[in-house]
Amino acid sequence: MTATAPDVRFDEHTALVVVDVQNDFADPGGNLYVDEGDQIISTINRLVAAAREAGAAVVYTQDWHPETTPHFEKDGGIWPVHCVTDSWGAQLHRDLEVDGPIIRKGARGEDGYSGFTTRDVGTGEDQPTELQALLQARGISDLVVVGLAQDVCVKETVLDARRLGYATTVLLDATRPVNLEAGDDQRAVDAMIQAGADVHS
Ligand code: VGL
Ligand code: ZN
Repeated sequence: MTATAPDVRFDEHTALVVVDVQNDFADPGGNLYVDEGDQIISTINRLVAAAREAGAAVVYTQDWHPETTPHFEKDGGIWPVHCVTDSWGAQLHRDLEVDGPIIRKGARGEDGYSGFTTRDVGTGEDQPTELQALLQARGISDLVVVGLAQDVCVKETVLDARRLGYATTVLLDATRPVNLEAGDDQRAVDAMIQAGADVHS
């Protein structure tokens, strides 16, 4: 069976990947609130419903940091403290429809921007998360990626997805950028297109 939602087709070989729709990014009271991050949730919920109806997989990622990590500004990184293990800020937003497995990333102190890989802070080596094994086990070839933030974790997840050979669509209406530097959002779009992703509204 197939079903359509905002401009996208789902089937059994497709997974909707919902990136980091957590309170710290998606709630105005969050520590790293992404402007309008809450406004994409209803669109994502429609996509989740369409995906489930079509027999597509739905998977979620969750940024999941220890209290001390070189990811945080206070410890030498660039970000305010966010998505600390078991905190309110790390929880998926209460309005988000959650109907599928959740992949946590960053738990060992690495940046964990991509849902697919984590970098060992000691050795600098990339290691796969469970996401790829999970998709492979289900025979998934196509991904639709949405969530937060467009120019950080969505981008890195999409670039890894392309490296791994997934046909990858990004729905910009269901993402928002953090724009740490002006223009990061456009540079992210360019990089994802360059990598062969299908990027549209
Ligand atoms: C993210 C900044 C820091 C994200 C995660 O989910 O896009 N951004 N950690
Ligand atoms: Zn983070």
